[in-house]
Amino acid sequence: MKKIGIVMGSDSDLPIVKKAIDTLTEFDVPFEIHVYSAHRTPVEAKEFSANARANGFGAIIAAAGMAAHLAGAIAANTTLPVIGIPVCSKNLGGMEALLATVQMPSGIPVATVAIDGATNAALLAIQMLAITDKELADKLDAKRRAATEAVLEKNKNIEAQFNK
Ligand code: RP5
Repeated sequence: MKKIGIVMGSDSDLPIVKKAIDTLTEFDVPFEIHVYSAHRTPVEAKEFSANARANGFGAIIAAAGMAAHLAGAIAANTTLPVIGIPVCSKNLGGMEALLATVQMPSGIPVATVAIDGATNAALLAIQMLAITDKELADKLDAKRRAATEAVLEKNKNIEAQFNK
């Protein structure tokens, strides 16, 4: 199976990125995680992304906050799918990272998830691998079914409480 690359702009992004790690672990999807910054370590970020396909990666998740150029900078150096996670900041609440990550110019796509949306980033990466992996697709179906059942159970409880 291809690996998922996780790159975060700072180790301070780890509490958010942890949700992606947990989801990939739950699905037994192999991953590697690195701290590379578009601004502080641009050479290492470029080297990682330029070699990612040859190194066995199938998609890359890039998480960054503030002036978040990381996902775009990674995408500039690979044709692997890149999923950007805009990370919430103290001052602007992640809106700046969201816009910097989502507003890519034509030609260099970044699939951007919600601010701090690390679970969806991992699920999207898994869905990409599942295009050619039936076992993984079955696991995704099972997870969806479990989520549906959990919501229907909550609905039953609320209905029983209020619909007299
Ligand atoms: C971004 O700047 C990082 O992704 C992080 O979200 C933010 C702050 O980084 P630190 O100053 O906490 O290292 O590059």
